[in-house]
Amino acid sequence: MTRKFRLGQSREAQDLDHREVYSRERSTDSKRRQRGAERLETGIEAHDAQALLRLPDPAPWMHLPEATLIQRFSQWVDLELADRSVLRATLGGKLKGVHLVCGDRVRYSPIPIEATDAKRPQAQVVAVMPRRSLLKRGGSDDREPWQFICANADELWICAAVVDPPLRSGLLERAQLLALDAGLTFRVLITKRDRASVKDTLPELDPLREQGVAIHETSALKGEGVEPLRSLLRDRVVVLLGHSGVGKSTLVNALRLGPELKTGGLTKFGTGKQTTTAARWLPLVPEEGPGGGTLVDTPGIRTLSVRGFDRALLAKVFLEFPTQVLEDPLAFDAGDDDTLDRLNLAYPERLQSLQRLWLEMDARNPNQNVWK
Ligand SMILES: Nc1nc2c(ncn2[C@@H]2O[C@H](COP(=O)(O)OP(=O)(O)OP(=O)(O)O)[C@@H](O)[C@H]2O)c(=O)[nH]1
Ligand SMILES: [Mg+2]
Repeated sequence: MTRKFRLGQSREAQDLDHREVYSRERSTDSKRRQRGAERLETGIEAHDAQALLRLPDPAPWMHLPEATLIQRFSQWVDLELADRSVLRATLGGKLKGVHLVCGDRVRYSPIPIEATDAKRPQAQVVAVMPRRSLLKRGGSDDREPWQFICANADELWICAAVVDPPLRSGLLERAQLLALDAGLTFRVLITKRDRASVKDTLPELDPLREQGVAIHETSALKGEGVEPLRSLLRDRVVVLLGHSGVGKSTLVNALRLGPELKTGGLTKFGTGKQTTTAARWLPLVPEEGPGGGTLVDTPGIRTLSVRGFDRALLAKVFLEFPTQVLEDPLAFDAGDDDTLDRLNLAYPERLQSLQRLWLEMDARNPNQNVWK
């Protein structure tokens, strides 16, 4: 018999009549808490960020077929096989503690499935091949030193909308730094170009223009600036990254035939709605353009943490700064006009940006909030 609750009646009070329900709930709760506590005691807590990047030797599994991991779910993964078909697979115990990510090349073996269990994944991932590249960002605290974005990519295209959602300052520099760290080609993609006047030259991009960073302006809705991207995609794996609602999935749809990806509108605040929830590896078939290529659509990000990255990378992002500033940016006062005059910087606001990244790279305190 199902029992109806009266308005204002607390669940707990009702559960007192059914102690077994109450105790069952409590035990799942306590299990969840216990699991959380155990997680804190893993090697990750020991501040060993390098351990997360090491992969087990795939040598014993080289006789098994290879596939690409195209999407990760919490319990299973989708693999794209050599014949381009998609197979759902679970993760084998051999990979315990290994963090697989979209784009990984893996070896899988079929698992015997009873007839009644036809809905369960038919294969198991048992090994992961060495990665050609790994795009990652810093994690939020020491329990999670890195957040992996994509493996085996060639290029990172950071997407920024001319309006809605607004670009958070520093995002472009952060993305450039992550691309440098992973060894990826970096490009800036300006989306929703139809929403701003053609006279608007987007002066905020000048520092990047001067550095020779490629900047492409597109309007996926009007189809402008989309065709030239096809030739850049040829035989390349390109990760699209940007705030939620900048139009990453819309751009992917404009470049691809095949089933359309879900796209979302904007909230009344002009921000995205987190429509895409997991990174997705999307190979283009050759009919869709010369040489195919692969796009990786990702969920919208708020920021890109650079915690734990090498400070030497800053010299490659902030090219215009003299060595003495790059060695110790905090020795200079970004609010002091005399200092700025002496340094003779074309874009003084970049000094603050440099200082912020410098500080963030160092800090590895547990539970530290990185959203400065
Ligand atoms: N005017 C205009 N609107 C666009 C353009 N591209 C995308 N949009 C709109 O922007 C909104 C968000 O697009 P999405 O493609 O879902 O954005 P996203 O970056 O994939 O967002 P997340 O999946 O949440 O990260 C949709 O309402 C699109 O119609 C464009 O070129 N011009
Ligand atoms: Mg999307």
